[in-house]
Amino acid sequence: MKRALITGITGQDGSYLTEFLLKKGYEVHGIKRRSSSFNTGRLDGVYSDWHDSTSTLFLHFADLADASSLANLLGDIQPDEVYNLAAQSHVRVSFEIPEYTCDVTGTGVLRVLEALRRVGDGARYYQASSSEMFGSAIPPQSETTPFHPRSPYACAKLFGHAITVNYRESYGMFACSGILFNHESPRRGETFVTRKIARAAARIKGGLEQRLFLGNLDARRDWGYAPEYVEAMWLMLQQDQPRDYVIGTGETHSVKEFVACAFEHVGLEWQKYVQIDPRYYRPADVDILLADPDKARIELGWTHKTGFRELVKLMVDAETAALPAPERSLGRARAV
Ligand code: NAP
Ligand code: F7E
Repeated sequence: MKRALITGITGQDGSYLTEFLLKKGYEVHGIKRRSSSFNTGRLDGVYSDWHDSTSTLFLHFADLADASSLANLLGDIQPDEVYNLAAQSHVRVSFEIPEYTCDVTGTGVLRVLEALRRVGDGARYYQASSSEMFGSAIPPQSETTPFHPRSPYACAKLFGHAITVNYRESYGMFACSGILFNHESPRRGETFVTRKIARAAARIKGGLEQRLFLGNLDARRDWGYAPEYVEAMWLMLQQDQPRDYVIGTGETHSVKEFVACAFEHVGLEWQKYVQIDPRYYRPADVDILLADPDKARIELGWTHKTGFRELVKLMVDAETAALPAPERSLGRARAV
């Protein structure tokens, strides 16, 4: 039985990767950080009480800001594969807490790599790099496109990416960096724009809210469906050679298009409900991201399956299904 360690297991990608690896027969260990309330909701479908002797999923307290906790766990667990997904992952928030973001999202990568180098016994390593590192680089963006980060988050990710390449070249570690473009799902954090829009469309339709406040509607992103992206992470670690890959759909759409599609799906005219609140603007934004995922298609055999409109609809449908019963039937009855 192969053993994997996932940092960020309680996040969107961590939960899908856990399900994917458990289905493949892995023993999965995950790092969760201490929180004053439960933070394992996304794992509810697969987590069973640790008294259950048949369980192959184990959660441990650790933190990317605490090097000793990482080294202790790696030494104890001796995983075959490590997926480093933990991060302060919100770009807008990274302008508010830049130092913390750089510590966790940037230096945190170094802490995991150092622990791995010292006690990891040859485990393969996946680093969650981001298309945000491209920033204002001219699209389409591939593995050879020069980086131009536009936020503290992107700068921190760029450090994480560079140190991963450096540890591979310096110490011969099997370390891969996946440069993933935006990927979304009903498990996306509520403050990212796709989930915020999908949730508002369903709730306005159900009569629970009246307005949706957004920032930059002109930004364009290459949005894919998260469960498909975790397979690409795994594929990278199954190759003969460690390499870096861009993962995306090869299509770009604006925030405005996402809004229009979501509201159209529930039969509403978005212009009647959406208002601009400049507080959601960023000091510097990324205007357009568009992946050139050819290398992943050719070498990993990976391509996306879920298209833009399908993604929007499945997210809105999930929000409609999550409404309280009376509002849900109202939403369904009015949907076109
Ligand atoms: P997410 O939902 O925000 O999950 C982030 C995870 O990191 C959560 O489990 C969070 O724990 C954990 N975390 C945060 N600070 C930590 C710390 N100090 N120590 C330990 N764990 C910590 O992010 P995601 O969308 O799943 O993305 C996964 C990774 O891919 C992130 O590194 C993200 O930056 C990167 N990425 C995401 C995308 C995307 O479009 N989703 C694209 C490119 C790259 P809590 O649950 O307790 O908050
Ligand atoms: O913003 C605009 C905003 O926060 C997308 C993270 O997973 O993907 C994500 O970062 C766009 C931006 O994602 C609102 O200005 C307008 O241009 O959903 P987002 P992001 O910044 O692209 C990358 C690849 C990551 O690596 C990150 O971890 O939408 N926008 N109005 C808004 N954004 C938000 N959040 N809220 C608004 O009201």
